[in-house]
Amino acid sequence: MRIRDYFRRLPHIWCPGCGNGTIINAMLRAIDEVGLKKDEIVAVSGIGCFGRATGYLDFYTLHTTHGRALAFATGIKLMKPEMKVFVLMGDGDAAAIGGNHLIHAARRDIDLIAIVANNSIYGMTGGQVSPTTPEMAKTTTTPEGCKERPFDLCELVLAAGGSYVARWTTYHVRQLQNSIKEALEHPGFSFIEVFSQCPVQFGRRNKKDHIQMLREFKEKSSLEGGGDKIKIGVFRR
Ligand SMILES: Cc1ncc(C[n+]2csc(CCOP(=O)(O)OP(=O)(O)O)c2C)c(N)n1
Repeated sequence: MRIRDYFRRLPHIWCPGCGNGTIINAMLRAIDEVGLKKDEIVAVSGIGCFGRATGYLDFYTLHTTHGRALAFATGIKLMKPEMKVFVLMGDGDAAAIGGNHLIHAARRDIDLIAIVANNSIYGMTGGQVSPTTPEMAKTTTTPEGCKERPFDLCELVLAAGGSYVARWTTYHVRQLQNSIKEALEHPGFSFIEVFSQCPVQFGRRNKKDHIQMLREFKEKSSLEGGGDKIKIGVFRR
């Protein structure tokens, strides 16, 4: 299971301007600051661009099937409770095909650290609509604009019983790093949603580049939320 020759996998597949690297960077810095050793960590992922992260990490890693990372991670945690288990998912992975696993992992409050890179779209498969696509956003499957309301994933996990719940964006790298550190010390289901930019599949169709998306994360985020603001912060600890 251990990645032996992960350098062979570089360079990574992520597009220029993608937020996935920022999230992994924050995760690695948090692990380093807490002082964990590589063999104390398991990273589990499903399928998708963010799911590919496990291919580049030198921990115990498991790249599973689409939507099922939490189910595999639950099994690992039951058998190896001493390990810190990260679950790395895209928004489609976590909230569409894997939505049922998400609510039940939260309900069970199982000791996992779930990080969702929410780029509002199915990145890997060519930019289809996802359960977190904002209303009226264009995707390949909603060329006239998305007519459905997006899920608020943090509200969903709060309602289902997750005991550490936070949302940041790829602009809020320090806060994200601190949240991952807190999650590493939290004995229960930790859910960290990160709004992230996908300039190629989302940005191209919605006339935004990665700089504009990051600027929006900066200017439209607030701890209070409301209106068209992205509500960020730690919602439960
Ligand atoms: C059972 C199954 N259904 C569908 C797919 C096709 N598929 C691969 S990745 C993906 C969605 C990826 O979107 P997301 O989870 O948001 O991650 P991202 O690529 O944006 O990081 C889909 C539908 C699959 N691999 N397996």
